[in-house]
Amino acid sequence: MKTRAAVAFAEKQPLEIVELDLEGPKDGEVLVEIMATGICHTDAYTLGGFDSEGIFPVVLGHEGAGIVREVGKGVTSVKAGDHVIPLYTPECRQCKSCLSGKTNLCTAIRETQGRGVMPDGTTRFSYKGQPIYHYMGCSTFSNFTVLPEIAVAKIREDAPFKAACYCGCGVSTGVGAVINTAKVEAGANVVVFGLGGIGLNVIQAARMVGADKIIGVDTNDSKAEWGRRFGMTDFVNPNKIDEDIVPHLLRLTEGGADYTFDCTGNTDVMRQALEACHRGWGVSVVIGVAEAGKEISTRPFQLVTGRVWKGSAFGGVKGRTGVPKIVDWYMKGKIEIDPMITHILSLEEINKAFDLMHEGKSIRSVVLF
Ligand code: NAD
Ligand code: AHE
Ligand code: ZN
Repeated sequence: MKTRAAVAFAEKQPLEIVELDLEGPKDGEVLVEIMATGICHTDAYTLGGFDSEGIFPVVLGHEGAGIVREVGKGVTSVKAGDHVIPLYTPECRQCKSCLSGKTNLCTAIRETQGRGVMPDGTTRFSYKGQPIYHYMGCSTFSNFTVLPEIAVAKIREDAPFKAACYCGCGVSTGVGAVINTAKVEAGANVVVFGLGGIGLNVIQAARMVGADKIIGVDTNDSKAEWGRRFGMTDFVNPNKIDEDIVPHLLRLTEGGADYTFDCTGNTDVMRQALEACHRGWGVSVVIGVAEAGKEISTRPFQLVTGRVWKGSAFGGVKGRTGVPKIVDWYMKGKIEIDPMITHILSLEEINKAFDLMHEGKSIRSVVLF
C-alpha cells in the first residue's frame, strides 16, 4: 500500500512529505493508521545528528496514537479497529528483562530497533525502490506504520487521539519517572531542570503525589508561568541569579533536594542536578538524552556521601500494561494533557514543530493526520 509520510532523507535537513510504499504486516505484526503524533525533543535530537544510533533516510516520530487496520498471522492481543499507542519500549512479557520484574526495558527486539529495521531485519517502508528506515520501532510521522504486536498498547476508545499520542512518550516519561523511578513521596522537595514537554509532566506528577516544594529551573523565563500552571512552587533562571545554581538550590531546599530530575539532556545540568541533592539520601534522575560522545562526571565524594544517580527510560513504564492506565488517569482528570498541547499542525506543517521547539515557543506540537 501507499502511505503519506514526513521523511528525514538526511540529518539536519527539513523533513520532506512524500508518498512511500508500505509492505503489510508480517507474522506477529500489525498495521496501524496513525491518527495523531507528537513531536518530542528526541526526534529533533536524532534529526540534528546527535544520536549515535541515527540512521537515514528514516521516518522519525515515536509519540503516536492510532487504529489497528490489519493484523498479521499469529497476532492475538489486538484486532482491526482497536485503538493503540505505538511503544518504543515494547513489552514482550517473555524476555529476561520483562520476567525480572525489575525494569521496563524489554530486550526482545531492541537490537533490530536500534538498526532501524523490523525484527526480521528488513524495513516495511520504501521510496522509489530504496529502503526507508524505521525509527525507535515506531515511525509515527507516517499516516500508516507497521509495528510488532508487542509494541502496541491497546487503549480505551473514548480517549481523543490528540491527547493520547502524548502518552506514547512525554506524559508517560515525566509522570513515570516520578512514580516508578524516583518513587517521590508526599512532603518531598523536588527540583526539575528543563520545563519542556517532559519537565512539566514531572512537575504535575510531583504535585499529584503531594510533593512539598517543587522548584523549576529553566534558562527560558517564559517557562515559569508554565511550571506554575502545573504545580511548580518556585522558579529559578540560572542565568539570572548572582551565585552558582547548586548553592542557590541547596539554600532554597535547606540542604538539598530529596529528588531532582534532569529534563534537558545537557550533561553539565545533569551534574548540577546530582549535586543539588541532599547529602545522605537525595536521588537524581537523568531523563534527558545527551548528545553522542558526551559524558557525565562528578566528584565520587558526591556519591560516597549518599547521593544516588539514576536514569529513567520511558518513565520506567511497562508499555502494554502501564500506558493504558496513564490514559485512564487523563480521562479521569487525575493528570492534565490538553493545555500542554500548544500547537496542532498538519503533516505538511511538521517542520514548523521543530522550529517552535528550538525557539522555545511550544510545549508540545501535535500533527493530526
Ligand atoms: P523541550 O525542548 O520541550 O524542553 C527542554 C527544556 O529544557 C526547555 O524548556 C529549555 O529551555 C530547557 N533547557 C535547555 N537548556 C537548559 C539549561 N542549561 N538549564 C535549564 N534548562 C534548560 O524537550 P522535551 O521534549 O521536554 O525533552 C527533554 C529531554 O528529555 C530531551 O533531552 C529528550 O531527548 C529527553 N527525553 C527522554 C526520554 C526518556 O525516556 N529518557 C523521553 C522523552 C524525552
Ligand atoms: N539512541 C540514543 C539513546 C536514546 C535514548 O536514550 N532514548 C530513550 C528514549 S527517548 C524518548 O524520547 C530510551 O528509552 N532509551 C532506552 C533505549 O533502549 O533506547 C543513543 O545514545 O544511542
Ligand atoms: Zn520522546
